[in-house]
Amino acid sequence: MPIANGFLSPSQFADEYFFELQVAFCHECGMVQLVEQVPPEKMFHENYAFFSSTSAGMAIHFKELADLIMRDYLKSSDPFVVEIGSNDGITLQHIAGAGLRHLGIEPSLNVAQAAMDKGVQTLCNFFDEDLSREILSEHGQADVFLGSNVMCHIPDLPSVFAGIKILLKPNGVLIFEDPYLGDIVEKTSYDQIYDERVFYFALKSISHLGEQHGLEVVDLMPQGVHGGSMRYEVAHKGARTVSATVARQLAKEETLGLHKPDTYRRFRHNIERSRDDLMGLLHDLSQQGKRVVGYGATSKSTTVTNYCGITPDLVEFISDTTPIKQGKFSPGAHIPVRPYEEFVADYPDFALLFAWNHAAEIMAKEENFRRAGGQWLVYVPRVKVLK
Ligand code: JHZ
Repeated sequence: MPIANGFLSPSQFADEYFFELQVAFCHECGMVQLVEQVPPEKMFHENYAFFSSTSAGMAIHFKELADLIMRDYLKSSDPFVVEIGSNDGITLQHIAGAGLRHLGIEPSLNVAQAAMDKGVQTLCNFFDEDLSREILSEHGQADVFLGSNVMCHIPDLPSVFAGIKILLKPNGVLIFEDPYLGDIVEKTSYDQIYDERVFYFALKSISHLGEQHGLEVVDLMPQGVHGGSMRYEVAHKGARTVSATVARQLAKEETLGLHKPDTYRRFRHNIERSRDDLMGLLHDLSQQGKRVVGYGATSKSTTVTNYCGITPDLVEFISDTTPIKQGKFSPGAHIPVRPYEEFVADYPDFALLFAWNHAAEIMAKEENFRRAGGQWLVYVPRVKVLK
């Protein structure tokens, strides 16, 4: 597999970086993770292609998170909020806007700059235990430590958790969310798996990780975003009441078989079937002379196009609203990425919905495509044409 967000120009094709995407799971703690890991600097840098605020739905989701934090978690006299992977400030801009002390930590300079332009105080760096000590001496302990769609991206998680242990006030909370392993397996959303995401969390693996650092999960809340996520609330062990939801979810994970090898054998079988169905459909449409365009040059689409073997003769281009991706080619498969305006100017017969996690937002704004006779191709949870 190539770098999922490594959109490139033809002059870079010859030197494109590839690695072996292989996933394993631990029988002891239930952690699911990549075997070969891509060095973070190859993925997160001054030309990072993913800006969180490109989805209006996500902007609402993170405003609600910021409101929740300000309402329920910032009771001290001069509260302090730290966020890792703060991207373009989608959440912290609201905390900053309320005049509260905050610090974003974001290793990709271009997205960090977008946050700073919005008035979000941001440190361009990777978070670890050492950085945590620096933040502590400069700002003191944090009431809330946030991480949305970032924790699962960090290879040295023990260092991050050790840093959080140091930085959190005695009654402080770590609130983080990531795609949930249970949803990935249930929906056969294998495209959630790519280089940036080193880990695929379930409550069991997170609880185990927390325990090793004197932290515990005190609550968790499923989130509909990004194809099914889980928001975990973690505190110093014994500092907060543990919600009954925790025991319930652990039992649910057992029932789902999330920690059994057979579940992953079935997952693999479902993935292969999904690939065969999708390729069968794309080949049929191509033979009928139909135009198919991809919608959303997502990180996830890099897994789908490369795993299935989707080539530019099957998908003409991928439409995306992110300027830094436009005019480039998709990683590995080298499908052109074009501005959204080109999709609208000449609707294809079919749009392959790579940004399926934003389906509600996208369907609502693409009524004209449908009215013009356009049809959606989806592949999660099953390959089908939406009439
Ligand atoms: P989207 C990224 O994954 C990377 P991706 C990362 N690893 C992660 O975990 C998640 O985000 C959170 C475009 N678009 O959100 C914008 C349109 O063109 O599914 C984006 O390029 N029109 C950090 O990349 C892409 O689609 C639209 O109407 O899989 C969506 O990317 C909308 C809504 C989006 O994340």
